[in-house]
Amino acid sequence: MSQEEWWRTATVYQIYPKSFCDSNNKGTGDIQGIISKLDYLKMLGVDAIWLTPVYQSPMIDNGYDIADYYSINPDFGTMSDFDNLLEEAKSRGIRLIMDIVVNHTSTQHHWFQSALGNKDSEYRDYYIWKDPVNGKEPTNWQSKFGGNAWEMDELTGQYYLHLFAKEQADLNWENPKVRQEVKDIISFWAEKGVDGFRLDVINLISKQQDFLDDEKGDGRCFYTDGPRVHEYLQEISQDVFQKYGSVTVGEMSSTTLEHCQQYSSSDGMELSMVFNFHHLKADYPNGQKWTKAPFDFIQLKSIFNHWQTGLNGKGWGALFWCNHDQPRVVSRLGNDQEYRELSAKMLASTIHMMQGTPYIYQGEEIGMTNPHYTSIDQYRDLESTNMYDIMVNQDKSVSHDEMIEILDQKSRDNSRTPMQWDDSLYAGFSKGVPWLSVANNYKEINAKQVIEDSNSVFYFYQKLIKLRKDIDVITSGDYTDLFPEHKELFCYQRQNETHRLIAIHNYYDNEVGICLDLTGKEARYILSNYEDVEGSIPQNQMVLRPYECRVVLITK
Ligand code: TEU
Repeated sequence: MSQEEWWRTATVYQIYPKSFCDSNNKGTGDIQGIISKLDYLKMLGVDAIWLTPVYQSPMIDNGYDIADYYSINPDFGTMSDFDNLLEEAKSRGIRLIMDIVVNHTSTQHHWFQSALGNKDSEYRDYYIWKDPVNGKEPTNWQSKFGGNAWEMDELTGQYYLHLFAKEQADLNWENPKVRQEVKDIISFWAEKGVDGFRLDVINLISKQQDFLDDEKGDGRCFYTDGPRVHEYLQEISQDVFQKYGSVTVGEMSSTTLEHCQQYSSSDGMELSMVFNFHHLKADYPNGQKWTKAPFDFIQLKSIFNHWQTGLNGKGWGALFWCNHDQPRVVSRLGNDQEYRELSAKMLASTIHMMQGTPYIYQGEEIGMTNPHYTSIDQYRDLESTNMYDIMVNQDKSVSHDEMIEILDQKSRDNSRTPMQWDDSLYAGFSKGVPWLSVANNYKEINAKQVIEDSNSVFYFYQKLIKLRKDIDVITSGDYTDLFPEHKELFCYQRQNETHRLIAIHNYYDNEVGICLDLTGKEARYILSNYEDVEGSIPQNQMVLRPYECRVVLITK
C-alpha cells in the first residue's frame, strides 16, 4: 500500500454543516461551528472529514442544488472561514473531502438562468432539453423525489430534465464544455489544498441519448451506470484527480458490483472507492422505500457477502450505515431504547471489521436516534414533504397516520436533526431556535455525556478507528460469512496469510449459543461491547447476550 493510499486504513467523518454546530446562534450550523469542534474529532481519531455542500445555494435540497461552485453560502460563512477550516483541520492531521454535485446544478445557477427561455444562449446546451411528445413530457421518467422528471420551459416550449427536484436541472455531460467546467471546479478546490472529493450521484451523469419511455420502471435503466460514465470518470481522473493525488468516493445510485469493480479498480483509472446502497434496502420490501417494514436479516448478510467478496482484490468500498439521507441505524436495525448503547456498538463493529473505508456520520459516534417526530410540520426535507403530499393528498394510498409512521422510519430528516452536544437548551447546537427540531432525548444522549463515560459508544468508535490501523487483516483479509442462514447471528471471518479474525454479532435481544473453530497459535478477544469479555480467553462455544458482539483475532 503506497503513501497515496492512506485511505485504505483511514476512517472518515461526515459533517452535515447545517446541523452540526451553530457558532452565532441563528439556528443553522456553520463553518466556524465546525472549527470549534475539530478537537473533538481529533479525540475521536478520524483521519478525514467529508463536508457535505457548503457552496452558494438556494438550499431547496440543503446545498445539493448549487448556484455557484466557487463561493461559500453566507449561511455557512465566508471563503476565509473555509480556508481557516482547511488550515485548522490540516494542523490536526485531519484531511478534508469536499462534496461535488455535478449531475445537476441549481436552476439558480447563472448557466441555467441564461439557458432558460433562450435557445440561443451559449449555456443552453449545458442542460438536457427535449420537445414535448404528443403534447406531454418527452418520457415517463420519474424524479427521485416524486413526479415526472421533466419540467416545461414555457418560453421555448421545451422540457428540461431533472432526476431530482425541479430546481435541480441535470447537466448535459455529452457537451465537452460541461466536462471542462467540472474539471475547472474540481481543480479550483484541489488547488486550495482540499484532499479529496465525494461525487454526488456520479453514476447518473451519462444518459442514453435516445430518451425512450421506460415500459417497466421509472427510467433509471436509461441513465444508471450509463453508456459513457466510465469514459467521463477516466477523463476527470486523468486530468484532475491523478494530478492532485485526490482521494475520491463516488456515490453510486442503484449500481451493480461489476460497475463498482471498474469505478474503484486498484489501477486508479477512475475513483478510489464507491458508496453503494444495497445493504440499506434490506428494509425496502420489493425495493419499495415508502412503506413501513422490518429489515430482512438474511438478505442483509447476503448483500454484504456479495459486495465484500466481490470487491476484494478488485475494487474498494466505503463502509457505512448512516448518512444525511438515511435514518439512524440504531433506530433502524438496532434497539433505540433498552439496548441503545449495546446495539449501537454491535452495529458499528459489524461494518468496521469489514474490508473498506468506514464513514461515520455525525452523531453516530454518540448513538443518536431518529427523533420520532409525530407531526408532518416537524419535517423539512423536500423528499419527505413531497412524498406526504403525493401519497396522502394526491394518490390517497395511505392515511395521514400511516404516513407519519412511514416517515418516522424512512425520512431523511431522521439523520438531519441537530447534533446533540450537551444537555442545555437545543442540545448545545445553537442558542437560537434550530431549523429542524432537536430529538427530545438530548438530555441523555449527547457528546458531553459520552466523553465523561469511558464505556460509551464514543470510545467504542475510537477503538474501532485504532484497530483498523493496528491490525492488518481488517484491511487485507478476505471475507467469509460463517453462518449465512443463521437467523440471529451475523458472524463472519476475515483471513490473510498470518491471521484469522472472527467477528460475531447478535442482532436480537435474546441469548444465542454458537460453536466456532478458533484453532491457531493464539486466539484473543480484541473487541466486545460487554465489559467482562476482553481479557478472557475465547472458548469454542459461547453464548452471545442481547446485541452482544465479540471479535476474536487468531494468529495462524
Ligand atoms: O443522494 C442521491 C440519492 O439517490 C439518495 O440517496 C436520495 O436521497 C434517495 O434516493 C431519496 O430517496 C444524493 C445526496 O446525498 C442527496 O442528499 C441529494 O438530495 C441527492 O443526491 C441530489 O443531489
